[in-house]
Amino acid sequence: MVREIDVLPDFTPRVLEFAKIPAFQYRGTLKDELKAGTLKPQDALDMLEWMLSVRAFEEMIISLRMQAFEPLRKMNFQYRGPTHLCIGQEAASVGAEFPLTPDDYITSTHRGHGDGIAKGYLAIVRRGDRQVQEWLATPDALKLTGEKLRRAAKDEHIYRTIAELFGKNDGYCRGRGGSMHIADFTVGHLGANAIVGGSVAIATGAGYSARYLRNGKVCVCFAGDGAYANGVVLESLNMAAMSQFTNELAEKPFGVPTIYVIVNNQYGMTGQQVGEVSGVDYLARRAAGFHPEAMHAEVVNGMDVLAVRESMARAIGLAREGKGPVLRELICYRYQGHSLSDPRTEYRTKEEEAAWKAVDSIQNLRKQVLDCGVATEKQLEELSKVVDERHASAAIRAAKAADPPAEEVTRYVFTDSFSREVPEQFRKVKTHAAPPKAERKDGMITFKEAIREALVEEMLRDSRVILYGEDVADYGGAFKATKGMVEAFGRDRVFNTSISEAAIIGTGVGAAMTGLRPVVELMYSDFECMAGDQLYNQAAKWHYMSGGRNMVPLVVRTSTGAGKGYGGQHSQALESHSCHTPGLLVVYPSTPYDAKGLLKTAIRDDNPVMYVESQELYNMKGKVPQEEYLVPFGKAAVRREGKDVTIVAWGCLAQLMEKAADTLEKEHGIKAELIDPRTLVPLDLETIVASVRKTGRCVVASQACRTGSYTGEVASQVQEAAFGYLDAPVERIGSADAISPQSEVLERAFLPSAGSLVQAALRACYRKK
Ligand SMILES: Cc1ncc(C[n+]2csc(CCOP(=O)(O)OP(=O)(O)O)c2C)c(N)n1
Repeated sequence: MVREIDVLPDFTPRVLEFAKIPAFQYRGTLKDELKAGTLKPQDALDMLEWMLSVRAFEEMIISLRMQAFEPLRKMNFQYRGPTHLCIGQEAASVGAEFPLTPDDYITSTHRGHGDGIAKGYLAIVRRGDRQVQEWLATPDALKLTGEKLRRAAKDEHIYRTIAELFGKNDGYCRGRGGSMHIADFTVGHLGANAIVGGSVAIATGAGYSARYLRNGKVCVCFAGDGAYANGVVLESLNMAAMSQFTNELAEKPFGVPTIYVIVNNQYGMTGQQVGEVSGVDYLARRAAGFHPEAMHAEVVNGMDVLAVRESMARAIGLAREGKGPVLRELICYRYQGHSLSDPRTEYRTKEEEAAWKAVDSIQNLRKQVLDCGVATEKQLEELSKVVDERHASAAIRAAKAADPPAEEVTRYVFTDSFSREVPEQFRKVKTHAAPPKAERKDGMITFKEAIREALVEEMLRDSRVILYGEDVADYGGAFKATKGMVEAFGRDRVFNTSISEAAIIGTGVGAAMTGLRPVVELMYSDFECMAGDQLYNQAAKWHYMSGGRNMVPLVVRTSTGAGKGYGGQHSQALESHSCHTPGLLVVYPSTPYDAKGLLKTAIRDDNPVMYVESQELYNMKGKVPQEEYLVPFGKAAVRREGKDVTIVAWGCLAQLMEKAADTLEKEHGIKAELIDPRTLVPLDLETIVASVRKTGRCVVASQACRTGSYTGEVASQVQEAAFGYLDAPVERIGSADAISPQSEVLERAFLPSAGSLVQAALRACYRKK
């Protein structure tokens, strides 16, 4: 099939125009909104309460840091952790979220207390009693209803938030996340993020899942002005705006329902947006570069909660109708410095600060609430008192609460859960053509065909499995592993992306967090360096940082190649990076049988998996059952039994070790026992150690450069576990500590070979302790 969008030469003279971006158009007041019925008096009070709560929360942190928070003074409580406060930005958090439903998603930032507080309040106020009782989950929750229930839930919400900041077990993330990674997945809060821009790809992925599942949800993505110069952010905007989601390529055209909210508080850490570190007056202009309608962008007075709410209500409406993505720039001001260690004096004046405080969002709404007679001065004083008392008692409770048990430090790095059963609603799968099928000869197919067979089987089994990456659709991937998949499963489930490795992984994380089981492709493992944050800080860490409250069932397929003269940036074996990152499972098959069985297991596992494919093996043939089977993780294969030396190798080196073993036996009479771990994380140390106890000698081999290679870890663990049994030090084989060169002669010298494995085995066998 040829994709039917022709690209023909057309050089007609023209001038490109950009969509206009309205700025500061809102002229409404609370009086107008009440009169028009667009807001009810209670809405105004809710907004005010949430904003007051955000500010009081942040002021509490200032006092805590100064040891001046009265309720905890006597306890001599020390607050540790970040102090990235959002005072001055309350209208952005509250106004932007007010039009959401409790099940919609948000992603937030290192300065995200306000976003999280608002999302919790929103859920408590808008959900029915039953859901709030379930969320509250306290012993007397079922006895409470209505306003009493809501009060208790608000108290609990602030308690869980403070407890998280204090690192307590009762915190939203069981003390694993803290201020900069706080999340509550039960209300669609997909996490604050300490990496500037880090959550923007996740928000895009949440939009992908909402689009694919058509569940009516949207995602509001908060990020600062500083973030809008970050690569992954710009990649994400592009990946949200790809035409294929809305044009004739789409099965059911629907734009990605993510609303990008730039919280422009004028400064990055201290770098000034306008006039210093960007070349534009408003960052909303960025949207014009990605979308013909500039993502319906608007610039809004972020100090006016009514203006923010009104603009966001339209943005959210557009997103729900499939007209996303949408962008809003909220112009506001951060009253404090970047953190409490920043005195602000070097980069801004007192006059500037005073000018912004003069348009303070809380004072503004408070005054309108009074002027409209929504509440009296006394009632508002009472409201402030309720909020302050809520924070004080939550803080006292949190300070006294239990810490997470120290012995549980590694709990939640991985989840044990696994997709054993596909939920009913995902079992029905539509195909557009017969899925690609490998021709078997004597039961044999190639490694590449085995990968494709696993993908086909899993995509037929579970409609949550989707597949995307660079050139994976019509072309079938750089190595043709996915050829025929788009024809069979359609472009909703199999699609090309832009060349945006960070956003490919990051959207995968977001989609995985929100109900899909994406398989994404990184064409060459060298390119994982482009996606380092999304792999190592996002995919790997979210299960742990959420205290085990969410999972990231993402598979990253990546290929590793060498020996073809591709040079230094297309020939690296980088599995050691992933093995060094707690939270990632690392799978490295070496036979067609394992390629299929391990990939199927990877897709069903609820952890993020790096699935590494050796390019050298793609055309290797082997017996692969046509029927369903899984190869479990953490179970090494003993490829050959022997008594003299144990050789452990993975990927294409596991094939080389067979050759080496033949030579060792034929030419030296040495019988090597060959172990292919199949998965590096988890590592089946037991099988390796049992073999070493028998042979007393061990060689560990990978194609990775020797220094810092995971071979060192395996060798070290073998030495720790079997020191008394070893007759010689464990030998390690890898590529030279050099850069993969173009020259054939040099590349041969660079890469490990069957010969180098033989040499290592001989050294191990003839060396004395
Ligand atoms: C990728 C990355 N680079 C640098 C930092 C250090 N840092 C933390 S916050 C910050 C400024 C972020 O500016 P902006 O996105 O505008 O958010 P704001 O702090 O103004 O809310 C910087 C540079 C980081 N956390 N992550």
